[in-house]
Amino acid sequence: MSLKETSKYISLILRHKPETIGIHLDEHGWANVGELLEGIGKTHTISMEILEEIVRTDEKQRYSFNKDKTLIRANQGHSVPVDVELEEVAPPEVLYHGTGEKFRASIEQEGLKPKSRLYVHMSADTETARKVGMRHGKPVIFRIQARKMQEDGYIFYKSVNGVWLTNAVPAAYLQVIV
Ligand code: HQG
Repeated sequence: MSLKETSKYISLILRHKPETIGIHLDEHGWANVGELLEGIGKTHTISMEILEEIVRTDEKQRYSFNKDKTLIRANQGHSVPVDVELEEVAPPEVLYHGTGEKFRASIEQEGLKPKSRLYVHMSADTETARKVGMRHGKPVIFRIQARKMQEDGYIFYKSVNGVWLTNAVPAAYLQVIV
């Protein structure tokens, strides 16, 4: 089993379905490392060394340990309601959101919604947005007037791995770019 597959499984557990291996996340999204290793070990090849390698080498830096590495959590991307103590940050003039062409009409009508996750995910660059969009078929990129939204009272957060997050984006702040 590749590290990537194991990482995907960890992401499922730490963001969406901890019950899959019978563990619990605390209110800040932390899971007990010992319990995680034991639970994952039932179906995947894992050890503390492998887990440390996954955390260290993950291309999106999706996970963090606490100081003594007894706890681990996903930095963002959750559907379960946890408070990962996101930092409120003033956004740049514009941010980008990549999605699938099939969602375009609905988004143009009702704006961006978090759907199954806690927040709408955005990036500061179009390349990341394009990659995220490609996960949903033919990609479409929306430009978000983030600074203007903030001036109008909307709050933006930046996760420790650099993903921009907000609760929702009304259609008035959106524009498709080509
Ligand atoms: C769409 C990955 C119709 C939205 C990425 C998106 C990201 C609407 C989909 C992170 C809509 C939800 C998140 C509306 C939003 N009508 N469709 N009104 N509003 N949508 O996977 O942003 O690799 O939950 O455009 O890199 O694609 O997992 O969100 O297409 O950062 O770490 O509903 O996941 O990171 O899809 O991806 P998702 P996302 P990881």
